[in-house]
Amino acid sequence: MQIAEIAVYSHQLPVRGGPYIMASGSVDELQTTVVRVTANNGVVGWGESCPIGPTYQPSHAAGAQAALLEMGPGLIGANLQQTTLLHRRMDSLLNGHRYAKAAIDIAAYDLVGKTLNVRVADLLGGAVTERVPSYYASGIGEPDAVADMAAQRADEGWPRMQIKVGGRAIEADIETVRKVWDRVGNRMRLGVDGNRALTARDALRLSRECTDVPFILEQPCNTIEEITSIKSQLNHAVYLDESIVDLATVIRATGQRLCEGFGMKLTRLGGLRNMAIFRDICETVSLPHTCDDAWGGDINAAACTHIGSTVDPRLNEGVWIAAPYIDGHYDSDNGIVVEGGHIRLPTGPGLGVVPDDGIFGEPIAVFG
Ligand code: 0XW
Ligand code: MG
Repeated sequence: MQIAEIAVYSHQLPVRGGPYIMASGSVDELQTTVVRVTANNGVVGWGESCPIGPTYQPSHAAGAQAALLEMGPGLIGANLQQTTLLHRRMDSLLNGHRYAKAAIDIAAYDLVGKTLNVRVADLLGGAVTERVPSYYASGIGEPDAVADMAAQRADEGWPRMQIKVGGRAIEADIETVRKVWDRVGNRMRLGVDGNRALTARDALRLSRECTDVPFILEQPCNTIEEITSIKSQLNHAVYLDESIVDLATVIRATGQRLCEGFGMKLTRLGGLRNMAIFRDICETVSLPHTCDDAWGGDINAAACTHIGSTVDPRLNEGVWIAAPYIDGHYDSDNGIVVEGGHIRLPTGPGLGVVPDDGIFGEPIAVFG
């Protein structure tokens, strides 16, 4: 089962009810990159990578596309079933750019699953649930508006909510967290995500003034060093997200116990193969984590849901997908949706989603 053809597409995803506001930037529309890989057995697999703008992580849409154009010709003939060798081949063609390599990796899992008539979750070790927990991310907002939103999500059955903070006076963030807690209490688990924006001083103040609120504090400051410098004084568990740029950092963070969990992104690590390794490292040392991505349509959402379905429930902090912010679906029959705070694991082979014919228009490049 070898790569016969790779087509690369660029597609716009407007943000429904936008903009989506985080401390690291505000976005109205995302440019996603989709790959369609055809094997020499005629089976097709799909992959996707969609950075949430150019400032969330060191990645951007044009970078993903340039990286795929660089690697494309050298990937023709690569064996799709041998995912370790596929990653080595991508690494031999281009250093870094794991977020672009992830699109090929996801397509490989989809294609192998479709060929063998099994789901991607089976290739990743096996699903433990057909109803995968998700979580809601608030975006930066006025305290009362975020608290209203939280109460609504709790009523709908969401098991967890992530409150975005940072990029404004810390008093507004503290007020937001306290108001959410007043409204929802223990009805949802809470995360507070600084998206790198807080100073160590403000992170300490937030934690001190909300000592009674049981949230986890996600990526409060820009660097691991800043976070480490205040960790022993915090009253809250720390999860790392943007700082965990690859598996080597995962090994460092777990080995040195730099955090109590992770907000993990599929494409940042390079795709499903590396997410499965990450999941297994976390399980070995009992660290909870999410299985998300920064943004993306049905292909990316399906990939996150498949890996999320395989996580030990004790450690599963949920699968965040962008679906609540996107109108329409790539696959009009099997689009990935969040219902009652959970995502149904697709039932079809591979990823279980097949984009409608022509939905991405003309490819920007075709190799093979
Ligand atoms: C909430 N998310 C998963 C979506 C946005 O892309 C940011 C991200 C996070 O946790 O940082
Ligand atoms: Mg985060």
